[in-house]
Amino acid sequence: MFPSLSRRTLAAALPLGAIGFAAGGGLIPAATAAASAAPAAKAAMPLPGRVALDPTHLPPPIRRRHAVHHTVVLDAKEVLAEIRPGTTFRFMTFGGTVPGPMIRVRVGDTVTLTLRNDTSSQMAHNVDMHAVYGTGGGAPATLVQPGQSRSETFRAAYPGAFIYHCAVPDFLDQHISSGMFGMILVEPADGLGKVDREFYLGQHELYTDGEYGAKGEQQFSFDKMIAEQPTYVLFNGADKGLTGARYGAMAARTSERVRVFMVCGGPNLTSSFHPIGNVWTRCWPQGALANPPQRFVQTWPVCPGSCFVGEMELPLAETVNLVDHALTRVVRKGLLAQIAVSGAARPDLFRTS
Ligand SMILES: [Cu+2]
Repeated sequence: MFPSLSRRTLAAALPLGAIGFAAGGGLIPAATAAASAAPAAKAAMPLPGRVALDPTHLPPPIRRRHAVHHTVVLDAKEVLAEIRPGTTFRFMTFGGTVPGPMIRVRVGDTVTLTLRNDTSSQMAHNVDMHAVYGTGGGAPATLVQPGQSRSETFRAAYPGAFIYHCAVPDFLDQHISSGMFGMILVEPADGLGKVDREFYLGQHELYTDGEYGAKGEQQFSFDKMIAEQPTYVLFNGADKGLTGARYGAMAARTSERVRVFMVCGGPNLTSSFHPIGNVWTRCWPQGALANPPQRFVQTWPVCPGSCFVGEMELPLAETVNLVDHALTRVVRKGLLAQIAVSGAARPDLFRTS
């Protein structure tokens, strides 16, 4: 199937890499896994009533310089969770979180991906990965009814940060809006540069029958989706969830360099991704890591079905607000994530007078 990676080559090259994740986020060591293996995917256990993925919970950078085989298990789960305190919604998810867990491999690696649809699900689901050559990005091969499980094997043939999302026929927009998207990161052969911290965010919009802030369980509104008028625009499925006022801000220290991975699920809105009080020192639009980075970019569009990789220097102790600069989405629809930077003052860079 993969001429450059015969079974013998795989067996020799990989005592490793084969890790999946289960519904609750537990790691499942595959038969070929070894203790030294770095996980290809890592999922967080969501707190009760919480669907937001911890943005610091992602697999570590890849240091090896040879191909391996990964076994990844994704669980399609429909979960009732809070959009905001007192307001709930039946999210559709990969792994019980929004976004779904990051899958991290190196170009040339092979992946056996299993999609399991939980027995409690009400819908069929599948997964289209933009890192995959193949019909529908693998969607027809992974279509699973509740309680079903199917697998596919692919080679990550090109580098970049790519979305994966549910692509179930006729209702893929509803399923993505309800939370079924995540990122598969295919690192270039030489890896990514060293940074001090990495964060992983997913933006999407939610169309509910109630108005913004309405209490109780909200139902999905097809009318609002057809009009492309969302009730909520969110990072990680929660109304201002990744902030000090709610689940907590991401933490960093001055003089550190951080890398932010962002996947835009949409299904319809393009994000104008901007770090307030800072700038993208280096960024890779569309997550196209094979290209040279852009420098000192203020705001970059991240369209639905795409990703963004950006790095920031943090010279100042400040709160960096990550936003979509279509700011009505911030002020009135719930979109905000914060990086709280601690450290010494730098009056040479900024001071009040
Ligand atoms: Cu689905």
